Amino acid sequence: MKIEGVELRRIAMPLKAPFRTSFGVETDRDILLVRVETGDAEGWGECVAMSEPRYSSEHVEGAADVLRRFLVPALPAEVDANTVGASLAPFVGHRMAKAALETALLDAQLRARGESFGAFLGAVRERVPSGVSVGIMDSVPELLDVVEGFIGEGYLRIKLKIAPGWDVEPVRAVRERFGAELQLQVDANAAYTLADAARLRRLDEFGLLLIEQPLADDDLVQHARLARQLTTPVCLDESIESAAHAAAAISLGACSVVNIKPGRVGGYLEARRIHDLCRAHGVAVWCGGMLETGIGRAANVALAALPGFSLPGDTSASSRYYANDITAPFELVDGHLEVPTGPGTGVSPVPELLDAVTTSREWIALRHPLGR
Ligand code: SMG
Ligand code: MG
Repeated sequence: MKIEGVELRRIAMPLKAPFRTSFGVETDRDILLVRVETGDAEGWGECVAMSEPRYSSEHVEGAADVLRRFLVPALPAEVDANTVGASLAPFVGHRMAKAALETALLDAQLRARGESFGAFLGAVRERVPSGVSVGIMDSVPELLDVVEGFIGEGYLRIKLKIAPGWDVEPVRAVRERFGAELQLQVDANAAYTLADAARLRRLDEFGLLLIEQPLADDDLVQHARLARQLTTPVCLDESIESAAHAAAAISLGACSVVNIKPGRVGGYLEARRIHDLCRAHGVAVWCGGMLETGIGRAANVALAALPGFSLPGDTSASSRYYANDITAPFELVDGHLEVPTGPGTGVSPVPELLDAVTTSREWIALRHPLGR
């Protein structure tokens, strides 16, 4: 596949409500979209880097810079999305930027041959169960109202963001109000240390599906120690940036569940490798979310349809975050999202909706002198 050029497009997407985690509050998403143009098709990728490097070291401006200066210029004259990772590998890190480019290339390639992401990745389901991630609130009554609303919409699993000072009480309140059958889990975004083990053990009585990323992202050894002290299964998010990290975490006993986010791990191919590895080791996986628009959501939903995804993902409906998405919205039906079946991701931005939220566009033409 020959690439004519790559467009970096920034969009500003207001969130319906602020989303608070242990590391900050999101009110708007400043999102970088990558569009590749080939002779036959175009392809889209959504970069999941946030505006500030708080969830991870990447941020949207840095991702745009590394794409423009290093990753796009490193593309060979003839690109195959399945092997482009090797051309990007000399540049250390920047997995979210790499994922966006690889996804756009994969989308273009699949569109050109009329194959869907789901079929390509190995999806075995036509729809995937949806969970919803609930931010830190100002009060427990407010939290209960919000959770009640999501349960009313049909979400099959609730994830509560926790932080020191907002953990045992909100979890207890949600359990008491909505009962033992509610599928419930928590996400700490690395807000605790091993010294908090006794506090975290208090969550064991609530029958949670899992506790996500309780400790620092670079501390697999302490996660293994913590996991031995809890009955709640430990799930890793930030710590797992590659299949190699997943292998290390599994062999150390640092987790028994993995949240797979394609952006965090460098793309859908690495995400599938992590799925395969976890499946072989009997480790459950589920698909995470980064408040994606329909572009990123479509590919995530396809991934979540692979056989090892045994828990509901943060694959919520578009309306969870956005009043107006840039694609046809993903809607919850019986607590599930349908896996798109059209070529590539199966969704495309609606030009007028996309233009209305675009804040900048940059075209990078690919020149390959003497057919490099
Ligand atoms: O897409 O529904 C979503 C977001 C899910 O909680 C979510 N993501 O650590 O898993 C996580 C967070 C990262 C982003 S928080 C701003
Ligand atoms: Mg998380």
